[in-house]
Amino acid sequence: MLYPVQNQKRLKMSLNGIWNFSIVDEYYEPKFVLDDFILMAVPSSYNDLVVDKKIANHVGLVCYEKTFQIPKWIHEEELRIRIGAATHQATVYINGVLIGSHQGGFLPIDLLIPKDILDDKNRLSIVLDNRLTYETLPIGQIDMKNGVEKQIIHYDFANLSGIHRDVIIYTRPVNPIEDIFITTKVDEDKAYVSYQIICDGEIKLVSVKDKNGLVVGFSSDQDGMITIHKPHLWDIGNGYLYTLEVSTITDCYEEKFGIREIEIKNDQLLLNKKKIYLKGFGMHEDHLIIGKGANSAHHLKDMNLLNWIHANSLRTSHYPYAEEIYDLADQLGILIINEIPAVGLNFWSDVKVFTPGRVDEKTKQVHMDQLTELVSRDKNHPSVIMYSLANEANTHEDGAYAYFKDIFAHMRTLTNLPLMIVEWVHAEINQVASLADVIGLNRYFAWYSEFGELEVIEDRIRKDFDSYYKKFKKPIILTEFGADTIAGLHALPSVPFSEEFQVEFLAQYVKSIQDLDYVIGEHVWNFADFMTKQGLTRFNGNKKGVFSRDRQPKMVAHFLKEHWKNK
Ligand code: GCB
Repeated sequence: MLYPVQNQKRLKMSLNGIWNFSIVDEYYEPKFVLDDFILMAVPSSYNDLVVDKKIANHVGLVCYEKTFQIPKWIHEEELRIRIGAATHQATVYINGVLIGSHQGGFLPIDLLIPKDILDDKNRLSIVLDNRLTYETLPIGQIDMKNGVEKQIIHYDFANLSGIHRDVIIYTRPVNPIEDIFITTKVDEDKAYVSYQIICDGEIKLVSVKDKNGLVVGFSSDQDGMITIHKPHLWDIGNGYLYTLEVSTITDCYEEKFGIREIEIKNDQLLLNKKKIYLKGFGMHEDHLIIGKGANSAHHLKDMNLLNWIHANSLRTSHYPYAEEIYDLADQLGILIINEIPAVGLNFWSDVKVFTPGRVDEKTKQVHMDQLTELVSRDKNHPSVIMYSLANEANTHEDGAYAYFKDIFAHMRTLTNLPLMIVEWVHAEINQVASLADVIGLNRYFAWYSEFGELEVIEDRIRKDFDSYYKKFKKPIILTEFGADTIAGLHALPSVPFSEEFQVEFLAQYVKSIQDLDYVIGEHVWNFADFMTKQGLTRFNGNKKGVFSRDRQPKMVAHFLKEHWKNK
């Protein structure tokens, strides 16, 4: 799938802005104009924009509506609509006619607009259903409470809902370039750029241009290999990008790529044959007011903060992020572990998860389909160095191995990049981690267990990590460690929730892993405070952020900046 662009052969129009919005019922079909609506911003979550709790906490269907016109002169072209992401199921109608639907709130919806349903003025209706079940990712359950549907979720971020990414109408010419696949290989002072162009039209020219626009190789084959002499490698902090320019008789497209090699060798992570260590965060797409809405200024600010603190990487916990994040990471040389929304696959109780009727064959199919869509979307980003196939699933259950065996096998048909699973269970009972190339461990000693006892951390971490390494012989990333901290709360001596405690807590963790050779990275939980469902352990959200929700540093940010400076 190619991202919509505007160029000499293609036009794109943004439908971002203010839309009409209403809660609707189960049987709603947008036959007529919404007559009872409020105004809503797109892209944005609707939850924090409104003042009405009924809307903010709504579980079920809503309708977004907007009118648009298409200039007559582009009626010859194929017309498509693309919604970057909308939670979680989106059904799209134009002038009351259904044109398609999509399940999965963190990946794009791209649909053909049949021209014969268009009028001079058109009404676009997007009906969203934010309910999560065993046949969605993340999974969830719906419960009835006093005649009202309640969403049960087993993971720790708010089910912020809405049209979260750009809505674009775009054109494609006859015989469009459907897709471009690029892989690179480095051999001494040469790089081999293999490409495949999916297109029915005749290829005129495929050229590779360097950062300054100079042609460094070309071909006229549809599938081929272009050799680049003395290539500039894509690297951390140095996101050198080439462009593959394709022109056919009817179409043209420019796809950026980087030349870099990722390898797991002798329990180490290699970038361009050099050992690297991941420093960074598990993050969330989560901001004041706009919630999970994509916003360029927020994206860039987050990247600038990563750079300031000397981080080199992030995990898209717990779902694929907006494409712009990957584009920025490509340009800035930031490494991404790309995670699918397989989160909540445990209930924090003895209830079995991997069993028919719960997480079963149907869930597995959804999981695989989303992986296919994810790789299709992100395959050419040099910043993506690894995929994470689940976060904290109940991998000790008997059904888990059969489930994940198929998930990993499927993913290996889609990508050669290393695959990771992020674990909470202990090594002795883990039945799944052998399938992964890299194991992520989320650990909260001195927080969720032995609360406040900083002195236990080192011993617990070492025993736990060593047992993982002994059993699985795989490199490990400390994918989560953190303590809730109220910005501005100070205490000497420190107490949990104070900024001083967060510094001491993280310092203990990084010390505990510093001489474990098989540990290839540390990602603090979390980059910033974020919204969760309300609960006794959540004071208006999760406060484990190193930055506050409005991106101001807590004391610990300065500690990490210093710690990561020369690491
Ligand atoms: C975890 C989860 C993450 C939570 C975090 C916490 O293990 O992976 O989603 O937010 O713990 O703070 O409890």
